[in-house]
Amino acid sequence: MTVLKFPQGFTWGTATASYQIEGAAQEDGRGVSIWDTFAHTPSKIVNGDSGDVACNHYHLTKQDIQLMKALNVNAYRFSIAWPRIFPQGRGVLNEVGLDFYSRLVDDLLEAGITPYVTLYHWDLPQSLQDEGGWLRRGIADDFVAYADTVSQALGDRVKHWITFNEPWCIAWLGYMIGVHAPGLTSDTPRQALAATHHLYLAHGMSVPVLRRNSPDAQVGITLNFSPAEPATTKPDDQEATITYDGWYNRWYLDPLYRKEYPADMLALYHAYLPDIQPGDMETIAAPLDFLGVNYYSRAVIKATGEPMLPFQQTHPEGEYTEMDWEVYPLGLYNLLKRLHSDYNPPAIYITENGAAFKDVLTPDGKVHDERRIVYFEGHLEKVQHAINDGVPVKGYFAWSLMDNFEWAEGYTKRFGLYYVDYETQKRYLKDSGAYYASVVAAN
Ligand code: JJW
Repeated sequence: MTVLKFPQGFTWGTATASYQIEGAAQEDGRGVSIWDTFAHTPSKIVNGDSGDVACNHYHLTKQDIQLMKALNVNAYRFSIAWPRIFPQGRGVLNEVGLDFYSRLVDDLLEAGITPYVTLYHWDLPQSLQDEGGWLRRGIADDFVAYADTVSQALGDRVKHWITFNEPWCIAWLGYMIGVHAPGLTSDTPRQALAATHHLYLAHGMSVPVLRRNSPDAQVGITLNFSPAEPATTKPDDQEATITYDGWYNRWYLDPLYRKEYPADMLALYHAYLPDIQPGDMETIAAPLDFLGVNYYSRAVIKATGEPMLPFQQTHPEGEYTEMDWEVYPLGLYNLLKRLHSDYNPPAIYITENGAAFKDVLTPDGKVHDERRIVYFEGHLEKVQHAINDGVPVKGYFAWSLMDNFEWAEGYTKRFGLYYVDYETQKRYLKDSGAYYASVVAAN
């Protein structure tokens, strides 16, 4: 095993999200979210699973912080469930919900763990969905009011804010492909583009509010990336790769860092564009302190010949995780270099990286997940390489602290550093968790 050396002050963490771990879905005044509705719709989730109980983290918080301590990490990325704060999306505040997160923050700080708070990790209050969700431009005001309330309450202690997690997933999986909540499908990209624009407005409008309520805070956003490579050197495969990159990566980067949607994609989508009003792009491009990067795999692309959907992902020879995602650490290095050269964010955090494998809990309570160790080691080496090349990567969050509700895959995909026995709610440190703890300890 190589010894990995990172800069002084590097942030080491693990990441989770509210709906994936908390459970207690009907407790302490929490409102209904779109993921409650979606998960309770037959056939949407593998095995009919839901986040009703999940890892019961809502009741096991203190013990879960001890799990973090055992990993030696100094940071924890978690998300706040909007419907715990405003059960109806806006209006009446649920103090008990806010108190849960306030206590969590206090307990983390007492344990020497810095909280990194994601405001929106997919659990929109159902009542706002009933008004159109992210298709309604006015939802930006509701998000700002929510962000204002949370940052007024926690902003004295929380100094790292992530407005949104994975806008691409929210818009395309939720509003066109339909495999995530709210599960809407469409033959055109119109709805996904409108959802993107409105959530980007919400993002940009909330940045100054977070700065006002949380002095000296670092504010950023987390995007999911799918760095693309052509399957062959044929010009049509190369062109299809550029379009795929425009769809998945540049459509989300260019507004933040260039105040515009990419011109080639605007041309492709011209019949389906959202209502972009004067000043919108300035609002969206509010300067950020960091970019959060979620990386799991690359995409190898070939042309289809279809004008609106000119690309198709291929399945090259290689090693794959249980998600059927190729293990490709070099993609992370390439991505980091590209973000640095093309967009130059002042700081980058890897806010998610990890892998699902078939884990087996042995009778003596161990999980020998050698492949996950190799995955983490390979990717951490690439992060180190990028740092040595001058990319300002300031921290790394392993996805995830523990096995949890993996959205449409339910509980069948395990990403944790801890194995969760969902029958007993017992957690078991995997070999990869011990490995990660040793990397952190050496740094
Ligand atoms: C794409 C499925 C059609 C999560 C996708 C499905 C249909 C083109 C992991 N990241 O649990 C991407 N995750 O909550 C956030 N990242 O398409 C955190 N990306 O494709 C993790 C799922 C994902 C996906 C899942």
